Amino acid sequence: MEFRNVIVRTPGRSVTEGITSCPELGKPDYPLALEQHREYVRALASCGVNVTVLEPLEEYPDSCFVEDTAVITRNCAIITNPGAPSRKGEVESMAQVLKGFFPEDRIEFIRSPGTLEGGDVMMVGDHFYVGLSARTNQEGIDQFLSILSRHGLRGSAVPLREVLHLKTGVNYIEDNNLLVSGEFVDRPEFKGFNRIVVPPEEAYGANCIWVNGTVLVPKGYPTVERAVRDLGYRVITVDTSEFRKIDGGLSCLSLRF
Ligand code: CIR
Repeated sequence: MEFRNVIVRTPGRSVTEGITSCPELGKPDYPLALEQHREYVRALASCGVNVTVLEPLEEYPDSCFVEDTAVITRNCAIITNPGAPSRKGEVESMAQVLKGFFPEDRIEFIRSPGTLEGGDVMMVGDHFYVGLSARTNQEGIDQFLSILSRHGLRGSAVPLREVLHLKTGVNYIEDNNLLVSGEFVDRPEFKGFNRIVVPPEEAYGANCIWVNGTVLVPKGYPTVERAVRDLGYRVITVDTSEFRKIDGGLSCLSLRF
């Protein structure tokens, strides 16, 4: 597999008002968030992909987390319907952008009452695991699976209880390697993978991304970094401290396809 394109969106000043489950971490520092975002883009660009950098959408504080607005497969792009009310409007702009990459008959939509956020979708080859979460409901999953099957792909639901999105806690880094943390460590769905167990104190570090043989690992998670290096990957660490304050990680910040 190879990714050719990455789409990101520069955070706006309103990123300080992003939704958070951990207000005790404080609000993101805007200049630092911008610097970390630039570093993230540099890291991605070094992996041989074309990076499209979209302009900030000030009216949507969480709009830098583009991953939640679409799921891109090798056969189609699926525009989501975020479960968070303040994020629903983010999809319009992404639908426009994706018209530049996909013909109209390969752009699909999740529609209300179905909700789905891309952070709940983990691609493993032609199979897509979908978290049933506070943001993604059963109706959204049913629509998603039926879209996949129309495009020759398949998927399955993974109920979750503790984390925001599926990929908050489990991430596939290709070659059958799966980073797992918390509630996903012993899940039967993932028994067939080479599971790399992320210790609870580094749980945030489970959200790594594979891009063409390189794995981006958040900065400050040494156990995860070592485990990924030991698997033989090229590793780039990227500091995402400001995005973590509003529950965002490495995967949320881009669409990779
Ligand atoms: C939210 O709560 O929607 C944002 N503050 C964080 C979104 C993180 N996205 C992701 O994990 N895919």
